[in-house]
Amino acid sequence: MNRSVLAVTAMAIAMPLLAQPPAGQPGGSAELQVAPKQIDQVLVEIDNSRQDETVTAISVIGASPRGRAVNDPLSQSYGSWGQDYQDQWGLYALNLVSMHRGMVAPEYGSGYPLRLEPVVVAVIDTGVDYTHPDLPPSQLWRNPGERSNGRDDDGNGLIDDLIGWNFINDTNAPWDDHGHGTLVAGIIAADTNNSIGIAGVAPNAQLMVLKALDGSGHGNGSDIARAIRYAVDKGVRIIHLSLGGQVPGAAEQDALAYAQQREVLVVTAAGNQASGDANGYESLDGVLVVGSLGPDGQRAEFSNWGADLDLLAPGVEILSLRARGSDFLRRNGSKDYQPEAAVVDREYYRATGNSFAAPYVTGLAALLLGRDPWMEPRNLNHMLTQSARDLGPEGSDSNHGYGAVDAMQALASDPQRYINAQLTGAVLNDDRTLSLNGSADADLFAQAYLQFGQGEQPSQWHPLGKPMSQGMVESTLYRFDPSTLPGGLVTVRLTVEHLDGGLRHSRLQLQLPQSAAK
Ligand SMILES: [Ca+2]
Ligand SMILES: [Ca+2]
Ligand SMILES: [Ca+2]
Ligand SMILES: [Ca+2]
Repeated sequence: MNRSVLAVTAMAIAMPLLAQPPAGQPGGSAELQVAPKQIDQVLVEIDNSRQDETVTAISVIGASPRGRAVNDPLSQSYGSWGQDYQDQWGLYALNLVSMHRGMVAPEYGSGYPLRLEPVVVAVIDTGVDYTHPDLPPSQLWRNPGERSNGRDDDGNGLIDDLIGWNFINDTNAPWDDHGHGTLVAGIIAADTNNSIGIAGVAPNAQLMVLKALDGSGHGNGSDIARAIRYAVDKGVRIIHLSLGGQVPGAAEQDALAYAQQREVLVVTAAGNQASGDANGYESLDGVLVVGSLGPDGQRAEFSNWGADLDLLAPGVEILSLRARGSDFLRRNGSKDYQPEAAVVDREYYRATGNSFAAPYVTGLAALLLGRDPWMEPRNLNHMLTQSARDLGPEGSDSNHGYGAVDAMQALASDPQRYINAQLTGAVLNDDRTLSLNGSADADLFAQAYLQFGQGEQPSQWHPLGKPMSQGMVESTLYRFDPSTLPGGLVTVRLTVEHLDGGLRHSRLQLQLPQSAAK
């Protein structure tokens, strides 16, 4: 199988699905002339850094005394490329910088300063520049079963897989000859409070680097499936996939099912095609799908939408680490491309796309797991989605999912509690009845009910059917004769009530025939 997979890069709306290098330019990695440091040398540094790590605990706030800002200069600066917002605006939009500063909201509770266990995160992408000064060995995973000796010590079939694997060249050096993977990695785990560059979301994340996309940003399904299985077998808790493309094949679907069996959270990016017809990883069950917010707090137009979309996170003009010598925006063929225009301070780079939104969610998941390492993926999922800030139509909706991810709220949320209200669609049956499908559920379910009103923003709501006394998941919530409703545009609203009095809505718009109702 050899289908192409596109790294979901910085393309805006009009980009072709498979970005090709502009004509006359090499498709390989000619822009990356500098030989990477030997992996063994990186390994020695990792081992040294592990020795002075207190093994279990890193403190988000402990490294920066309360009330003082983190000292990464690009987390504090504005306008480095002429924009009128912070260079690392995403950290602010995520409600994270105030946490790093130690300005802790009371609802955080008494668990502060956070003491975080290391959490291993597999990044399956174009590789990582593991020599970047703002991604030191402390931020990389070290295979505990493998030594640098030319032998396969841990018996997994790969020799000296010390920090991950390069599935493109079958070597132990997952060097990033594109740039996409390093940008993703930096958002999650760039070194924080080290006086240089940017701050990452999760100082406790240790990245397992799995290169499954080549220097042009393409890969194939079997390599990606191998990378997923590698990560699961090594016991990662989170797999990050900022990849797009066609419908994943059987090998990838099996590998993802394996990840879910083994309680691994899989975070993926929605596509960048401004489409409701999702067909990449986002279309699979059980993955957390992230779209983009802009600095204006609104959903970015290029973001795919649909019932699969779970969350929005910052994805426009995201500043992160630049793989050495890379300038990968050259590859997407944009007319507006100017050489190195996206480079900031030589070693940093900015780009736009859902690829760079999803890492915020992965980083936040690593923070949550670092605080509570035994948490199951479903509880993590609840904390991330249920605490999101609602955007657009009330409740979860197909353009915004549960809304904008919020670190402060997620950290304060109850992992057990959830209210799931989702109207996913309406189906006309053979007998001319209409089925409303979706989920109405809660951990402590009180009741749920449907209502309808005329127009896009009804001023009056009327009951539709009887209240539901039991939760329902991905099923038909109600079946009725649509000719009993007024014709034209009708909005249906689902309300799910929790026993604690909380509630959540979901809406669905129906265009009904102007029939001879009655
Ligand atoms: Ca091995
Ligand atoms: Ca070895
Ligand atoms: Ca830094
Ligand atoms: Ca909403």
